[in-house]
Amino acid sequence: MKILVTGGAGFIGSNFVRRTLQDAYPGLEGAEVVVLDALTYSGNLENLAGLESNPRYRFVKGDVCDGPLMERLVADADAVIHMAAESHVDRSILDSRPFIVANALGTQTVLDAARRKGKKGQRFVYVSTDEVYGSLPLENPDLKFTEDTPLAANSPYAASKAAGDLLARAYHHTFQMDVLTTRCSNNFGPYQFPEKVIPLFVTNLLEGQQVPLYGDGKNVRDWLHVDDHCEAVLTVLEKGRAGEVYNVGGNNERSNLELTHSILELTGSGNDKIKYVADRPGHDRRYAIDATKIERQLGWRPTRSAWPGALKQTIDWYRDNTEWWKRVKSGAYREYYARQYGA
Ligand code: NAD
Ligand code: TDX
Repeated sequence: MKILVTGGAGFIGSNFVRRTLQDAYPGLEGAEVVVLDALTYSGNLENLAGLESNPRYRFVKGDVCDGPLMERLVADADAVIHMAAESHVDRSILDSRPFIVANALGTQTVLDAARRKGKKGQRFVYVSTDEVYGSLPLENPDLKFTEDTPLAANSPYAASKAAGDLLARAYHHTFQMDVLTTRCSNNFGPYQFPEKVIPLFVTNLLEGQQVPLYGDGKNVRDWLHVDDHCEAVLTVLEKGRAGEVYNVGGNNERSNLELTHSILELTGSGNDKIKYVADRPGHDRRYAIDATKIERQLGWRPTRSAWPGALKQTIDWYRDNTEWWKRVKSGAYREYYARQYGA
């Protein structure tokens, strides 16, 4: 089994690659993984450090918009896990163009390469997001996103992911490709780029700095441990039905204020460290996932996302891996590729 993982040097991708190569997931014991990643600001080869000597791992630096390269890579892949994306909402508000290029055009390029040159029998998993559904009101806590909730993307990031999501659907419908889509909630865990709220707040506090809380802090997210997410993607790859969409959630809704207070407590910081700042424009109020479908049909459920344990474990990881995030914050992580690959 050879798996091509686009975006494999990012947060979720690198956790996915480690998990696939190092933890014996039933059926994937001898699997080979090829990582294709452009190493944008959030791509960090230090996330994959130590795997270089593994004969079942190969890294290719490249862009998902490069059609000929993608055609070469899909030609002998049994599975394509397409995760490469511009992933940060705030950046998409500042400049949406790179999002449309990587997430819409890039996804079209990878799908088209797989359609033209993909290995016979290849499965294609598109890693989408719950943000394609838009926002839920705080007032009705019983409402959750199901796979049938209409797409109503609110940020340029979400719109670009929805474009990729609909292209994945279209390539299955039009060309009968074996395409599956996952839509998951907010991930947390090791190796997350410290622009996203959990690693940003934790590393700021470990450095004695304040944390910028947007608006009134009442926005709600459904937190999913990255290991649970990776296992869901592997489960969909193994057992999912072609053309289907699967929601993936942590059953773990928290307001940003609750989240912030938990992080303050777990890092031994005081309330004075909260700095209320202007709200994110168009800030989605609440995300909540109904994951009944993947639970009932494929037997997946989150087992590592429960708080406070999983949050504490994640904070401990950042405390124990100060070197990793200090190198990210200083920009030093960018030297790793040249050292390993000499370019
Ligand atoms: P990330 O920003 O940490 O990683 C993205 C990776 O994609 C990086 O390694 C980057 O170098 C690479 N990349 C970007 N543009 C590329 C291009 N044009 N060609 C090749 N590689 C490129 O993001 P993440 O949080 O790991 O997210 C991974 C995927 O999961 C994304 O598709 C994202 O939309 C989706 N997702 C993330 C979350 C979350 O909470 N982090 C939740 C739902 C869905
Ligand atoms: O400094 C901050 N202060 C703050 O209050 C940041 C960075 C965020 N926030 C709030 C905004 C959100 O309500 O925290 C919440 C989480 O923000 P992010 O970590 O930026 O995540 P979000 O915008 O919810 O999007 C994430 O989940 C869905 C990922 O970044 C996406 O890639 C994924 O698709």
